[in-house]
Parts: sequence; structure tokens; C-alpha cells
Amino acid sequence: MGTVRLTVGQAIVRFMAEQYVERDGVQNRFIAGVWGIFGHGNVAGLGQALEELGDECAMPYYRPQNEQAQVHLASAYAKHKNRLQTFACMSSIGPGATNMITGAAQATVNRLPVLLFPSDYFANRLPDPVLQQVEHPMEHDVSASDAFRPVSRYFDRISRPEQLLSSLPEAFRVLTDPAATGAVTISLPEDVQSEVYDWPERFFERRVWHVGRPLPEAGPLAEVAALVRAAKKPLIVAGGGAIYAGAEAALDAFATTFGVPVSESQAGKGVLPWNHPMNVGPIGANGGLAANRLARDADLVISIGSRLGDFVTASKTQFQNEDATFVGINVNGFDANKLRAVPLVADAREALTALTAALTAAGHPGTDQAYRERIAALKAEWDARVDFHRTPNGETADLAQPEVIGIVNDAVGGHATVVCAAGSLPGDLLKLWRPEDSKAYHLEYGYSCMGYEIPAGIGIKMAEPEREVIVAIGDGTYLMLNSGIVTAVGEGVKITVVVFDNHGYQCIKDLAWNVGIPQFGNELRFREASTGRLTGGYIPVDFAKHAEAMGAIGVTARTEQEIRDAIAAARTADRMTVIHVHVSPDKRAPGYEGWWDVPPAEVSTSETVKAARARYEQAVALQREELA
Ligand SMILES: Cc1ncc(C[n+]2csc(CCOP(=O)(O)OP(=O)(O)O)c2C)c(N)n1
Ligand SMILES: [Mg+2]
Repeated sequence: MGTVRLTVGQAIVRFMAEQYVERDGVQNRFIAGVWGIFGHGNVAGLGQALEELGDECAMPYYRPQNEQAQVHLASAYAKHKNRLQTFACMSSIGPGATNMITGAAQATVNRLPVLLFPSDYFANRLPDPVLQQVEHPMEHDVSASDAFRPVSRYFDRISRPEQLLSSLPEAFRVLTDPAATGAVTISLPEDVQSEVYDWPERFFERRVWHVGRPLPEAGPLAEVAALVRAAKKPLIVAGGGAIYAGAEAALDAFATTFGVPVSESQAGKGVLPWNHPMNVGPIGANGGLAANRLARDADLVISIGSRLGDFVTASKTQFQNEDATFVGINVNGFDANKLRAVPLVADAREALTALTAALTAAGHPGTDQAYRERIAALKAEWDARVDFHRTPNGETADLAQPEVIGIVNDAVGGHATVVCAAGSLPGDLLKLWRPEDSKAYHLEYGYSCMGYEIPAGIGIKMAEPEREVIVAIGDGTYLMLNSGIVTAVGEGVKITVVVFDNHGYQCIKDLAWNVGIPQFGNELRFREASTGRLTGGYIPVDFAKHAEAMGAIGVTARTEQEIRDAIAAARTADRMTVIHVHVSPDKRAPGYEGWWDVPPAEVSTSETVKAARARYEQAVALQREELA
């Protein structure tokens, strides 16, 4: 058997180019390219390899402005591609590496594949401490890259070239396994990246990773079918896994045939179009009244591809029927078993198809007329509430955020992808945005990471260039991580960013208010001499000018017509546009019988804190600790 003489960096590039995935008979290459910022840790290793082999291996290199952003971009790309393709991301040693940790955590929380190559200190340790080395006084084998371990689904450090022979295949096995996937980190010491090895030729042969659709076992399937037949008031909670599995049609058939309402998490929103008769809208802390009322009384709750985060379960207060049974349909046994559920560990599409067949064979008539009428009545009431919030009514000096959401959604339609992650926008979008297909709503609300939005918008647009992409972003988040605009301009990626400027972290101000604290630290205000605190006027930021300075088109829009005009102009512009919209600092969509566990101080001299604590103790009594 022949060998090929390559450096570690060169071997990685050659290997990645030959890794494919296949699902349902369709094949594609798994790694679309490599994002990275160079430093002494990787310029001579992976950097040299990409420069020499990138064209030959069709492995394009992309340059971000920030290592965290490139990981967000890669995970958004993977999410839009239903996890069937992603990017690799590399960094230098130390700060470049640790900058990727936030992105790694965000990908792992959301069960999205990203392949990370941080650089690491010399394996031979001779130059120690190399520039940027955090020296651990008692454990010399510990490096900054070890901080990736708790946020990765697979971690390895390559201290001898031949370790790649087992490590790289394992990395791809984890990345392409729907139950195991998340951030995969292979840390590469600076010296090892440039070292040569005689690799077996077969290491570089094409490998096709089958992305499985695990079938439900007969026993649990029969048990779940019996539960559905016995249920009078069943409810589905659809999560991201339903979309990644391409279960839209199977879910539609199941829900429609058996009259089972479908509620949505942030990741699951859009799995059925908003106006599907069985789509009862969002559930949980940020949910709507239809889903939340049905959830309160449901006697059977079937979660499909959801990690059942606290926003979905309203911190375990959402399901108040003590006799309710839970079913967890999930490829991942960990998620399938949550809420003490009967687990159906399987691919969402396959599980729903099998369940529909079993129930049809048993002649199950589905839910009764009264329940179906209740679903329709609640849905009509909720849709009317949404219309009300989306319609401008001139109550506030600047437009209110829900009104701007309605205006933007009407302007771009139900097939543009809206992307968001943190702030008050996710809650308002969950309630008010109206997606018409499962790729029209892209929320990262697992890690809810400020800074995700702009890089994610770029990733989505790269994943599907034909689709209009709208980045909905708060002023606070924009200020945290906006340099992706330069990347988008450079790459010719045309997205539209709508900055909702309400002068600060208004969702946290709301939250502070709820726990009894007056405005403190959340608004974007000048420090005031008289108070010594951040109580002065608003610090003015011109987001349109800022975006223009980075090469984008910047527009300020204050009225409905100006927003519509700006979106229309963005469509025909030659580059990306940032629309700065002034929104009222005080008006957002209200809550609809959801709750979120944020404990106010147990002791305080403040009357508002004491009152908040008393309210909290009443609410927390509804928490179902047996579902923990
Ligand atoms: C990286 C990161 N830091 C802090 C937080 C906590 N946090 C959540 S939303 C938010 C404020 C967001 O402000 P802005 O983007 O202006 O949105 P608004 O609340 O005003 O709608 C903060 C600080 C977070 N989610 N992510
Ligand atoms: Mg804000």
C-alpha cells in the first residue's frame, strides 16, 4: 500500500475534501470551506496547506473579522442545511482559540455541527512559554484549548501526526450523527501542524457518512400509539429536530388526520406554515394564548425534536394537568427522556410516519369535534391578537417593535428568512412573525447568543443564495458584534440588517423591572455627575452611518413608508443594507400566560423587590418538580 508524504495541515485539507454525507440517497460534500484568522499558531501549518492545496481540493478559504463570528456563521449555515453541510473554522493560539469557545457552545447547545481547529502550544514545549501561552503552574499538559472540552461533543489534541489517523474519522462520525452532533474540536499544536508524515493513501479516499434515520422500535411505538388513542386533549410541541429531519409533511399528515394541534418552539417555528389549521403557534414563556391554553390542559404532550428548554416548558409550569402523559420523539435519548416522557428514540419523520400508519391501521378516529372546535376558536383568537400587535396604531412617538415586525414581515413575505438570537426580538418574533415554510424563521434561542445575528445572516445567505435574508437585531447586540458587515461586503453577500434601536438592553430592563429593580445599567445612557450612575440622556448612535463606514448601504427609517422603501431599495442594491429603525423603548408584545423562572432577591429593603418576591413565590408554586 502506498503512502503520501504531507504535513499535518496538508493532510487535514486533503482529508476534509473527501468527506461526504448521504441521506435518503442524496450525497454532498460535508465541509463547504474553511473560515479562519491566521496567527503564528496556524499560518505555517493549516494556513500553508490551504494556500497550496485549497484550489486543488476545492476547499475555499474565507476570512472573518472575529473568530467567534465565524463559528456562528458555520453553525447557521449548518442549521439552514439541516445539518448536512457545514464549515471548518480555524484560529491561532490563545485568544484566537478562546474567541471560538462562545461559538462552540452555541453550536453544541443547538445540536449543530461545526468543525473547529484551534491552534495550540508547542507539543515539544521547547519555546515555552510561546507568545499567548497561559502557563498552568501545576499541569503542564493543560492549555487554553482545554476550555473547549465542556462545550464540545468531541475533543482531541494532536500531539503526534499519526493521531490524525484515528481522530479525524471520529470527528466526522460525531459531526454527521444527528444524536451526537455539535461542536467538534481538534486542537493543533503549532509545531505539529507543520510536521510531515507518510500517510497511507487510503486515508484520503472518499468516505461517505450515512446520516441515519433511526426507526422507532415496535414496543415503544405501540405504547405511544395506545397513548394517542386514549388521549382526549393531545398537543404536539415541535422543535428544531422536526425540521432537521425534514418531517414537515409527516407532521402535517399526522396533525391533520388525527386533529392534534401543533405548538412551536423557537427552533421548531415554521415546521408548519403559520396559517396551517393545526398550527396553534408558540408555546411557553414567550408563547401565545392558543398554545399556552391548550398546553395547560393537555392530557398528552408529544414533543418532537425539542430539547425542552425552560422557555418551552415555562420553567416547568406550562403543563398543569396532573394526569398528563409525556412522549418524547427524538433521535437523542437524552432529549427523548425529558419530562419523564415515554421515549420514542427515532428520527422524527420516520416516527411520525410509523405512528400515522399504526393509528390508521387501528382505525383511530382522532380527537373529537369539541376539541377540534376549541383548537379552531383559540387559533382564530390568537391570529387576531397577532394582527392587532402587528398593525401600527400611532400610540407611541416612534413605531413600536411589534409594528415594525409586522411592516417588515409584510414587506418581505413569508419565505424570506428572518434571523435573530437575543434581546426582546426573539419573543416578539416568536409571537408575531409569520413564516410560510420551515426555512423562513431562523432563531438561535438555545444559547441566545448576542452576536450571532449578522454572521448567521451571512451563513444562511451562503447556504441558499436565492433566498432573501433579513437580520433582525437589537441595538445592543449590533454594538456587541457587527464586524461581519465588512465580511458580507467583501464576499458580496447581500443580506438586509434591520437594527431595532430602543436605546439599550430593553428586554433586560423589563426583566429587572419584573424582579423589582428600577432602571439600572441596561439602557445606553451617559454617566451623570449628579447620580454617579448611568442615568444621563441616551448616547446617540447613528447605525446607518456606522454601517456605511464599513462599506454597506446605511438607511435611517422612522415611518412605515420609510421602512417599506428601504426594504424595496435593499432588494435592488448592489450590496448589503443596514436599516436603522427607531423603535419605542417601552412597547413590546405582552406576555400571554407564560412564565419564566428568574428568582427575585429573597431579602431586600426595597418594597418593589419584596413585592416581586411575593409574586414569584405564588408563581413558582405551579412548578412541577416531578417533571424535573
Ligand atoms: C453574549 C451575551 N451577553 C449577554 C446576554 C444577556 N442579554 C440577553 S438580551 C440582552 C440585551 C440585548 O439588547 P438589544 O440587542 O438592544 O435588544 P433589546 O433587549 O433592546 O430588544 C442581554 C444583555 C446574552 N444573551 N448574550
Ligand atoms: Mg435594544
